[in-house]
Amino acid sequence: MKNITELLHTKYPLIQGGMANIATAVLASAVSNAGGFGLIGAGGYDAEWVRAEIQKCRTLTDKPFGVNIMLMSPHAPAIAKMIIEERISVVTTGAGNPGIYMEEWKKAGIKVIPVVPSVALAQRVERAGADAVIAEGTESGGHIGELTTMALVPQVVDAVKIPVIAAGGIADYRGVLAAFALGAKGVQVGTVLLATVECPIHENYKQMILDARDTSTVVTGRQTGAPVRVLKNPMANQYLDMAKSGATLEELEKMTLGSLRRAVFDGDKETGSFMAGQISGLIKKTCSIHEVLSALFDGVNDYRDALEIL
Ligand code: TUI
Repeated sequence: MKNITELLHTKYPLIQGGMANIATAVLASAVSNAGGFGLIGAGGYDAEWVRAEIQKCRTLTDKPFGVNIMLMSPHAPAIAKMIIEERISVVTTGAGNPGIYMEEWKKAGIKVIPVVPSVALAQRVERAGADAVIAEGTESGGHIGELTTMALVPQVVDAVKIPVIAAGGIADYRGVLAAFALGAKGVQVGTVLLATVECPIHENYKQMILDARDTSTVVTGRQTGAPVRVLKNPMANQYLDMAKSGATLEELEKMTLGSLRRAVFDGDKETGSFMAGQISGLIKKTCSIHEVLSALFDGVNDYRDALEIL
């Protein structure tokens, strides 16, 4: 089995999360330049926006990078075609089953790495030709599944032959080692990249990550079928209160409309949705992306020796 650094042509077995509105050419190129695999997150943008970011990213790095497609987006079919025209080498997918695109992508020689929240979907995408899967636990920020990283990763590892990349709750070398102990061959990280110098989000968002503690996230959207983990703030509290008192789907959706953009671009602490994982509480200072990747991998060898006393 190929290891992840060979699959991605990177220094580290690390892939960046697809973070809608955050994972631009600036972030993706910074991650790739630091030895990870950067991604442009298509989020809710249209194909031409994503194409322009791909072209911009090519001016910012000579290292490989990919595209993440959020499958709930109405633009997903057009983006799926566009990445073939742009000769993108790796695509990750989230928030759905990429099955209908797999044949076309495989024919174009694109490596496909879907994010999966369950064993069943991991097996389905493996049968459809996926090159690896990202098993993402409910600790993650943004749109999440039910299972924890601890429970999901080893079950997916045992159920498929392709390499498994672990995601959810990983922000230092202990998380990386835990992921490898569970049988993963690589990690995907998102939250730990938010409070970095290079991350193109409002300073208030970075400060909220630095101020967060273990219990600072909540899950909104369970009622609407799209659970989303965000930092607690007036917006999240009001959403949960409304959901508890029986608000309709329309009322809830109206409230969240544009809320991620208000967080990322305006730093609106009152009405923004600050998507972040449960590991936010571990992040105490702003670093460069290079420092984050070093902190994730350079401590691994020392700690591996310490673990042998067990
Ligand atoms: O997709 C993510 N994280 C995201 S997407 C996003 S944008 C958004 N905003 C508001 C509501 C919804 C989306 C923000 N964060 N992570 C990967 C992920 N995929 N998590 C869960 C899933 C998933 C869930 C169900 C993948 C497949 C799936 O399958 C359903 C099916 O059709 O079998």
